[in-house]
Amino acid sequence: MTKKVFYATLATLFLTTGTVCAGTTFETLDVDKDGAISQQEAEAMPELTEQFAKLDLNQDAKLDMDEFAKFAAVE
Ligand SMILES: [Ca+2]
Ligand SMILES: [Ca+2]
Repeated sequence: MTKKVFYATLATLFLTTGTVCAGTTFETLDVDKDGAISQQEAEAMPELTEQFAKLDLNQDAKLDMDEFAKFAAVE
């Protein structure tokens, strides 16, 4: 029982780390899946936070997929 929980936790940690290592995408950054990256969600990526104001063309404090695509193109 305890062992099972341990392995489940380990698997979760591995999956979480694996997602980050595989490259951050719009889908992984959009934690609440509302179709936009909020400033809080952007904090997972320091480079994105730096450019957030510049990328947020319509200044709604969120990056939609088009706005994020410009960041991805720069990288
Ligand atoms: Ca979001
Ligand atoms: Ca925006």
